[in-house]
Amino acid sequence: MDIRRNHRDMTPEQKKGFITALLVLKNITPSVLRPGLQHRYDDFVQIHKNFMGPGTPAVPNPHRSPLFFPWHRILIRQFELELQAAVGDPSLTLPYWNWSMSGANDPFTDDFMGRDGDPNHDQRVTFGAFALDKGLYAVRIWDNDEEGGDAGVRRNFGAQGLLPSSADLESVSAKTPYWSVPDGWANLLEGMHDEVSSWVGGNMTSAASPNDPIFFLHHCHLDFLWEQWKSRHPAEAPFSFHENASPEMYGTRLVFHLDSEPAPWATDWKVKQVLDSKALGYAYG
Ligand SMILES: [Cu+2]
Repeated sequence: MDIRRNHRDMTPEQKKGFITALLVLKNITPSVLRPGLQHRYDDFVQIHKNFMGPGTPAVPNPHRSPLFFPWHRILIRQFELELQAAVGDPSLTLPYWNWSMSGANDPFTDDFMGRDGDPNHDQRVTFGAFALDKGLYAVRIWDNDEEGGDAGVRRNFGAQGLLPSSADLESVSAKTPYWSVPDGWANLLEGMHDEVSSWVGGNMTSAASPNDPIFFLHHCHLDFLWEQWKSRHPAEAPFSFHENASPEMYGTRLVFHLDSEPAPWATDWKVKQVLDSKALGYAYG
């Protein structure tokens, strides 16, 4: 069983190992979707963009949807397995970023996720492993291909709103049911997820948001929150399309590729197969 942890509990060696794995996936591991044009990391950016837009996203779109949690669960689990394979370390797991807490919970340090973008360099990140001048984290997928050419990861902390507080998060975590418009748990937490992405700014505000590696730590936290919500509300359906769950909803297939593109991985999942993280081989420590 893979155990995921808060990044603040990682040792310096674990942080270094995680960054190394990201860089291998970004620069060495071959792409499945567009071999020769990008690397395996970029495939995850492309999948996310295909299913968010702009233009006509692939269907079903897992955004503004009950599918948000199951779909991103598989996306980041596949990413985690790729990281492990990239460096041959099965003990490596995705850490999470609890953005409702500050202090040691801040992942934006030079030895880990790097810093804010630099206003003198068009908001490009200039410190840490993803700094433009290191040349190790080139952006290769943009929302619009015409924007191509700017290879830098960008951030603009706090330019759009604030990070949610722990009180904000607690008020959402208490909500039931899973899905109810406008204030079911999943609806509200997806909205809070948008606030965090907006706060980070730069690439994180685009459909190509996985270009910034903080995407995976952010989504790992959301995934953990789903696990916590299920144990806190055991009488609630863990997933539903409506206020009242029905069994056939659990048979919904999760889709990760356009018909015109190769499948990014060999396995197919239905919602019912991804409701329990342990069935997918991981848990939160
Ligand atoms: Cu998304």
